[in-house]
Amino acid sequence: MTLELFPLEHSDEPEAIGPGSFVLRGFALPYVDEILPAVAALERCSGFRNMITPGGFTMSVAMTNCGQFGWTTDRRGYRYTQIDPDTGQPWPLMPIAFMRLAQAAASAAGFADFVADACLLNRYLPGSRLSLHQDKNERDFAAPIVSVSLGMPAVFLFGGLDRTDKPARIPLMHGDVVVWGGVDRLRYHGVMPLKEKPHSLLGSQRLNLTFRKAD
Ligand code: MD3
Ligand code: FE
Repeated sequence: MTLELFPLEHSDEPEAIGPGSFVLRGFALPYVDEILPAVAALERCSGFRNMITPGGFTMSVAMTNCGQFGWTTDRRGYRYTQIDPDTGQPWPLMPIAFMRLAQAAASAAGFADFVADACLLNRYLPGSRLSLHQDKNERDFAAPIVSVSLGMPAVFLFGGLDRTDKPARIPLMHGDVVVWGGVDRLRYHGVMPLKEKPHSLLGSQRLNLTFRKAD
C-alpha cells in the first residue's frame, strides 16, 4: 500500500467528480507564465464585454473568445460566430500554449486527440456569478470541455441532467483544470457569486478559460 502523506492537500491523480468529469488540481500552474501575457494580448484585439442574454439581462461575467469560433449572446440568442460582433473582425487566434494545455489536460483525463476550435474566456469580479445552465450550442457532444481556473477561488455548482437535481459544490482554485465529458457533458452547472479574496497574481478577479469543440 502506498503512503498517503497529505491525503487532503494534494493529489497527482485526476479526481473523478462524475463518470466523465475529472479535476486536475494545479494542472495549469506550469502554463500560467505563458497564459497571462497571451490573455493580455488577445484582449487588446477582442476585449472583455458583458453580453446580453436573449431575455434582456446583462451578464455579470465579462466574456471574450479566441479561436476559430467564439460563443456570444444577444437579444437574438446564444450562438457561436467566427466574427467578433464588437469588432467586425475574426476572433483572435488561439495561442499555441492554450492548445497545448487543453490537449494535455484532456489526454490526462482519458480523452485522446482533443482539438479545441473555440476558447471562451470568462472574467469574474467580486459578486459575478453564472446561474445554472447547460452548454448545448456545440455541434457535437462527443468532445469534452476543458476548463482552466485562474485567480480568485470560486465555488462551482455541478448539477445533474435535470435542472432540479441538487448540485454538488466543488471549490476551484488558481491553476485547477476540469475536464467534462461523456455522460456528464450535458449536466447543469454554474458558479456561485465570487467572494472577495484577492489573489496574489491576479488581484480581485477570477479568469476561467473553457476550451470547446464548437463545430
Ligand atoms: C460542466 N463556465 O463558460 S467551467 C461556461 O467557471 C461555464 O466560468 C464556468 O460554465 C466557469 O459555460 C464553469 C466550464 C464548464 C463548461 C461546460 C460544462 C463546466 C461544465 C459542461 C458540463 C458540465
Ligand atoms: Fe457552462
